[in-house]
Amino acid sequence: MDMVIIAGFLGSGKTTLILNSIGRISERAGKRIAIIVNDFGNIGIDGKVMEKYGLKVQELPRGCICCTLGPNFLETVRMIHDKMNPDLIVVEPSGIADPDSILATMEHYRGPPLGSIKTVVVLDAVRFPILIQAMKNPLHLQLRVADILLLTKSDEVDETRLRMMEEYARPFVGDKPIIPVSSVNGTNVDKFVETLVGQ
Ligand SMILES: Nc1nc2c(ncn2[C@@H]2O[C@H](COP(=O)(O)OP(=O)(O)OP(=O)(O)O)[C@@H](O)[C@H]2O)c(=O)[nH]1
Ligand SMILES: [Mg+2]
Repeated sequence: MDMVIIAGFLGSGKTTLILNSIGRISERAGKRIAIIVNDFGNIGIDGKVMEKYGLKVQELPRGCICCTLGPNFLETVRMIHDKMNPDLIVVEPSGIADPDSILATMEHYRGPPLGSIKTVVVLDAVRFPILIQAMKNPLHLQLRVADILLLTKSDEVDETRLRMMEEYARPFVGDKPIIPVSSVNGTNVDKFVETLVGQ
């Protein structure tokens, strides 16, 4: 069982991206996927959307899965493994959970060993100017652990913004891929899927 963590600040587009890419990830990789979503927020998805793809949803109560619900999160992962035995488990932590602590929490996982754990960090291109002022340190933490960095809502910004973001993020992410994506017009969603599945 592999794990992909989709991390990013509140409202940065995590759930929308999961909805738009999970079917393709499942097709491309021929994988059975389980998803842990911390909070469906106002996007109004329910299990049925996922079940269309033969996927199951395990919703956790509100709150930060990596800290307050640490043991609970591990139990959920274990339960998913035992009951569903998927090839891949996708985790969307709440926007306040930093991916570093989730990775640390996973070190306490005592189930059968996981294959790979990858972290996808989602960075909101619209709110980028505010984020680098108000959330600088947590943002840097996120960037450092990213295996793939997605610049989301690319449909709402211009090329200059995307280039500026890439320049800002590059020293933190090193040679990891940085991909602008839009869940609204579909830009680069396939590229993201290929990058994730091909890695
Ligand atoms: N323009 C545009 N809006 C987007 C895109 N992706 C998501 N949104 C919007 O951004 C808002 C937040 O999207 P979510 O997918 O709920 O974000 P999230 O990161 O899951 O949010 P939390 O789980 O609450 O942290 C919604 O109103 C989406 O419609 C995108 O690619 N382009
Ligand atoms: Mg969400």
